[in-house]
Amino acid sequence: MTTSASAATDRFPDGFRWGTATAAHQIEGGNWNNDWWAWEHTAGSGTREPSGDACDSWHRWDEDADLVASFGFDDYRFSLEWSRIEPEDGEFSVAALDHYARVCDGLRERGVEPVVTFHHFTLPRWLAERGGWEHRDTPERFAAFCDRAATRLGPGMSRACTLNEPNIVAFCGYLLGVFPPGHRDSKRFAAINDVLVDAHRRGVTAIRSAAPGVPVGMTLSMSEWVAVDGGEERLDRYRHHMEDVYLAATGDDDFLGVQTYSRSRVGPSGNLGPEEGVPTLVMGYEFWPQALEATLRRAWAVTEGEVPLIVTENGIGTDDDDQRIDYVHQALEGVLRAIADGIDVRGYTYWSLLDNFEWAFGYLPRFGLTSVDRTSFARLPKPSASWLGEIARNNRLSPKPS
Ligand code: GCO
Repeated sequence: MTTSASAATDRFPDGFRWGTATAAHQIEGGNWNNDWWAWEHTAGSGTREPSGDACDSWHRWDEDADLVASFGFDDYRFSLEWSRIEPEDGEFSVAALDHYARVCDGLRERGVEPVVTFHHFTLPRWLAERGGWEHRDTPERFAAFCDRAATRLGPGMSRACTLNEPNIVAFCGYLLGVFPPGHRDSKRFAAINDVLVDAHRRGVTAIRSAAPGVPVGMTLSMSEWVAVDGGEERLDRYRHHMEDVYLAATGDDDFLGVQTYSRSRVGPSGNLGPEEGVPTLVMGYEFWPQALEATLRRAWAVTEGEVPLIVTENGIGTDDDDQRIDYVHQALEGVLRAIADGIDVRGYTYWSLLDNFEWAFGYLPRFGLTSVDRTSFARLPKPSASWLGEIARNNRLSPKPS
């Protein structure tokens, strides 16, 4: 369905938003009070290395804000660390809330709009230890956290994302077993999907009540799903659990964040992995930038165009910055084709601003537009940063550098 044919136009619609993204645990450093820190130090978890100091962005957030502004982006998507804001059950930190309010203010002072993710994979230890998402009260506790944070940040936020990739939280934490709590149980996986849908809905209600007028939605990991040799039935089953249960829960939202990296090939007996001859990346999946167009088209079709779409994550983990530019150029051509066909795509957010802690993969995959020295924490923009920044400033697709 998708080809690498050039798009009809190289211009994006007026008002199209350009941004880049990070997440607290992946960049802040020292987030010892959450389930991921404990998981990283659990024998057999499979995590390549601990997050440690990460990019020291808890202290260097202003350097990050300077980078985003210097590239010429409209938005910066970052996440709140729940364990800093509510370090103990019912005990909220004014200082931590003030920190994130300063980040929002600092971004706006630089002409950048803050897009705030309330939950990006991590839970406070006190909550994880009582069962995490399997404890009956957790969706309500998430809503209470959203209320406190949204009350403090309020109109300082330009957009609010409730849960980042709830499907990945469920799949990796309860079926694949590579995220905390490390279960491999299809029944628990299916049950957690329902819990996270409930948490999302409660989070939307809480944020709308605390910060009226701030658009709110979820960000969902999506894949271009391809059936191979009669894999249709298995594909439908996988995709239902991985995407459709969440897409069905977005009708009342103000937007849907689409987050796409590659495709998933499914045969009659399950996942097939990369196709012979297609380049693969350090993450283990194919170099497949055309997946973004496919997922935008599917999200629009399944939600029947009820909510505007925003690409809230797209990017590539690679040491080859030319390959990064090639990937993004192809992905953006697909976005232009989708828009040309009437799909309401409001923005594109590159993952990530910084090379950072890539969960179970540690610091091996480099998704950043900016490299970070892991000892001095010095930030060094890559050529792709100025290339994508030019596209953002012109709102127009630039050719790949010759
Ligand atoms: C995810 C998260 C990010 C990742 C990014 C690259 O999808 O896992 O949103 O935290 O770092 O997607 O894999």
